[in-house]
Amino acid sequence: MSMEKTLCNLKMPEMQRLPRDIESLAGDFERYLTRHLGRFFGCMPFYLYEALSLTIRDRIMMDWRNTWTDYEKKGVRKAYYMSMEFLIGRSLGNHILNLGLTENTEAAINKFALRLEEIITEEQDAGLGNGGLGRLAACFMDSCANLKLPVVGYGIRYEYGMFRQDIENGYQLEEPDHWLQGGNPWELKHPEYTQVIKFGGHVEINVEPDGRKRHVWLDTADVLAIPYDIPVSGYKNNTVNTLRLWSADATNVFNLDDFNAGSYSEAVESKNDAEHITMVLYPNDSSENGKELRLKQQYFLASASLQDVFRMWSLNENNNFTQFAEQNVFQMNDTHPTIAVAEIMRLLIDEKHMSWDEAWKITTQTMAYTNHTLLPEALEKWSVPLFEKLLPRLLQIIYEINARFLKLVSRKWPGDTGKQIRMSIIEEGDVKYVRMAYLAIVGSFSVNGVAALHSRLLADGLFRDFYELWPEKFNNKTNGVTPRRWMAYANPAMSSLITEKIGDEWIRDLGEISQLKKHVNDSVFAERWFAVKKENKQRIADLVKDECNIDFDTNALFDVQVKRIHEYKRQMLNILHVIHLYDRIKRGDTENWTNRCVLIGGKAAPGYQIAKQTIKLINNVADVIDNDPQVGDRLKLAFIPNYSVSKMEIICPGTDLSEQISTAGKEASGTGNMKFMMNGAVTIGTYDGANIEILDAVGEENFFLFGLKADEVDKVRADYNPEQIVNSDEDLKRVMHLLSCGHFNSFEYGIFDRIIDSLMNPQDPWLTLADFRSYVDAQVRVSRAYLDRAGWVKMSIHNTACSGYFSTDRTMQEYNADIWKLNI
Ligand code: 26Q
Repeated sequence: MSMEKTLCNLKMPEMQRLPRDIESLAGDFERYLTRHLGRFFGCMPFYLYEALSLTIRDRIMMDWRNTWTDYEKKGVRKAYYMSMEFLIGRSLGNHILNLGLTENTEAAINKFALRLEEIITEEQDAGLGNGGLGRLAACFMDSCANLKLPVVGYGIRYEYGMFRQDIENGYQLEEPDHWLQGGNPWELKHPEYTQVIKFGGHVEINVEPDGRKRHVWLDTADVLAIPYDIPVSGYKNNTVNTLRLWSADATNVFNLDDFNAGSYSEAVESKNDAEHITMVLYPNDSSENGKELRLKQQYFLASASLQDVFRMWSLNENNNFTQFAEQNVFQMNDTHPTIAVAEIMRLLIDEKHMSWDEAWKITTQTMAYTNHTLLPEALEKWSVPLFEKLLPRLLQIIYEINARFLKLVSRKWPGDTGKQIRMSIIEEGDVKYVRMAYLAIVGSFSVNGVAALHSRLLADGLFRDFYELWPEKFNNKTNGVTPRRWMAYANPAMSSLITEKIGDEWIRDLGEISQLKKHVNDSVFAERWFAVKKENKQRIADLVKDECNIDFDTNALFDVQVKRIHEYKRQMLNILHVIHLYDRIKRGDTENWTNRCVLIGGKAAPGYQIAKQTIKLINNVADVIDNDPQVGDRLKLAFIPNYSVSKMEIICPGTDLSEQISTAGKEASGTGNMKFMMNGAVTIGTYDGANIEILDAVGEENFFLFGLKADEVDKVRADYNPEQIVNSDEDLKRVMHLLSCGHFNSFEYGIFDRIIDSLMNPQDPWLTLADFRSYVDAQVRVSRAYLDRAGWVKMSIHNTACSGYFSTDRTMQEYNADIWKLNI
């Protein structure tokens, strides 16, 4: 576009940093509201949010531009984090914190008799992700900005994010999340960097005058990719990195022939088709196999991002790619963007005219892959016929990659055809499939899991053959979470208390939090810690009252499980325990009782029936318990609708007990576990994912461990007999009876039969009943521990004090030291 040229030729004047005092903030806020937006102070509060966002955004702009031009000037090596999901949540409050403007902004807003909190909560969450993997990407971006790492995020600007979950008669209803409806002050559209993405068509081979063959991909249906940039501010360090999200658009506004022939709707059809690509996030957090539109989304992201990096490279390096691998590295967030391996080959060979070997060298020096799952059924595969139809040139390249790879395998293990079949990127059968994880491993120089156990299980199990071939590629990078959002921003009361004791360096470097260990026995400090926790519990209680009309008493133990609803995460185990507590109350077994408020939240994939029935069960059990006067304050249960980033900001500061109870060997890492720990919750958990590392950090006396270990799970599975377990455990027998006699579903005959059947099935992969006794016993220890207030507060402080390792700052430093090697 010519626009780009014009701008480049202009000499930009030095930008001045805008004043940040109360008067200037208030003045700009008022000016934006009245003169820019044309509103006044009695308007809809959304406009107040918009005006304040623009006020704050102005104060980011200069650093945003300088951050990028500094990287360019220094010619630094850069990393690109490619992810189908960035679950960033709200932005305004986070930027205010990062800029150090909390007090001044509050004061500026107060001048108009408004409260900052009211304005901040007007912002819609950017729900551009399902759960852990998407939120991890957002925390990574935050930490890279904090560490001044030159990292760009590449993702998709979904028109509709994660669905909103409503609860009706106990059932989940999905409502579309049209988050961009009111406009988004945090994005800047850059049409000048538009890319063209090809689909369909066919491939022809041209012979050049020099005799070389050239593949040309013809008669394609093209779609435009338009980038929108979102600023990612570092904590008080004048660094602002970029998250670049692609939006799809039609190449031509509409077909003029159709239009002139009077068929208006046909004329706009192609436009609609193109725009559908980035219309909606797939609300499935384990792979939704075979959906054509999902494959289009994945290629759209990979191709647009790679072309964008190539564009920037060519601008400076004049189309010379010999140094490309020294200066660039791509981190692929799971297999979702791994078509990038084939796409970078296509760009280098077909468009930059490189030889296969040169191109492959660049590819395998720039691509890195992170795995996030141990469930074999969640490994992505795409049917070859679909690939052929949508991306014919990419399929050719994948076949060539595979042919060369299988030659390597046969040289390493001569005659072992079984191995070749097992390791092939193409799964043979009536219908052939492309195995995306294998493509990722073959094309990458680094393959990592997200917690120590997970990475070990990948090498020993799922990817064993590949580990034997290339042990040097495999490594672990234990996840983390950002302490800025999850402590400093979400828990200001606790943050002030910590800062008073140890200074505020922990916000930048969470390693410093270990200094709190000195204060665990300080009883005055402990009392204040307890008081802060209680305030935070009141915030949960208010939320629960508001959304569920259930009364949580802040003197009770707040027992929380919030995460996607999944069989392997075992919300059912939690419910069985709640029913058991109810049963104890009903039979009068309440001596030395600890009052409990149990909170469960999370979304079920719309097509995941048993997960949706679990939500219904939780709500039905809650109904019985919360309306039984004999139960009273001893036990409360609530299901919080529409669990999201902004809900977690309220929930994690007030939680006492963090439920991390997956079947061992199934949860890759977990990250909610870390958010809770940082905020002084104690964990009840299995020996799984990052729980193990949390347990190591806090010690066994500060963690409620229970259940089978990963290696025991496999052994127990061989002769698992749920019926016998039920019959030999009186408590469990009573719980199962209450479930199956319809106590929680009178007038709703049979609705929980599937759940009961799956618990009682000897083939139950999640072995829920196998861990029941051990879980209940651990809960008894929890209840007892909570009665000793001083002891509990000590554990709480100790958990926070040991959470330094779980900052994404540490995670990013490890990615950088071992994989990216950005020389800063
Ligand atoms: C794939 C294909 C088609 C449609 C959807 C998908 C899809 C989308 C999202 C598959 C998986 C996901 C998300 C997975 C996820 O969130 N995994 C979690 O990642 C966290 C961060 O590493 C870990 O802490 C969790 O243990 C892991 O479950």
